[in-house]
Amino acid sequence: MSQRTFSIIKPDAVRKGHAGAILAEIEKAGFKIVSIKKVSISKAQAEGFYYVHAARPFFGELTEFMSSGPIFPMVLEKDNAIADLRKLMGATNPAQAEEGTIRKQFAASIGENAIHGSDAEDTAAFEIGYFFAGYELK
Ligand code: DAT
Ligand code: MG
Repeated sequence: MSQRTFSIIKPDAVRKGHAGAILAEIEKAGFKIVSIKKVSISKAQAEGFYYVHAARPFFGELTEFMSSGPIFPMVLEKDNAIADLRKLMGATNPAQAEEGTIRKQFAASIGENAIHGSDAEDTAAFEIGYFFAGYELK
């Protein structure tokens, strides 16, 4: 059944000029881009987005990085979108990501790993609502 997920092209990939190539991979894999925009977020906004990781030792580094430059938040749709995007992204640590995945191709390190993707239906709903209003999702 058709499902929506949430993704972000992260600051490292935007800085390196990989946003277009990553979008091409996403479309090639059969995702429809429901909505996309380019924004820069504050550290406080990054902290709100990643609140589940607040107790982790890398939280400061992560939220500093996510607020370090423009990002492309987007909503994607296809059958099995949440699991399929995670597969297309590859492992969190690009050193462990499979050949052909976005992180294998475009990410430099576990901290700066090119792309975000929701990990479950409830987190996808929260994350879509964090960045997009209903009128942007038609
Ligand atoms: P994912 O982005 O694959 O869902 P996650 O939810 O476990 O991974 O972590 C969120 C982000 O936090 C991840 O994309 C990069 C950063 N991160 C995770 N583990 C890290 C670590 N050990 N050191 C530095 N940054 C880390
Ligand atoms: Mg995650």
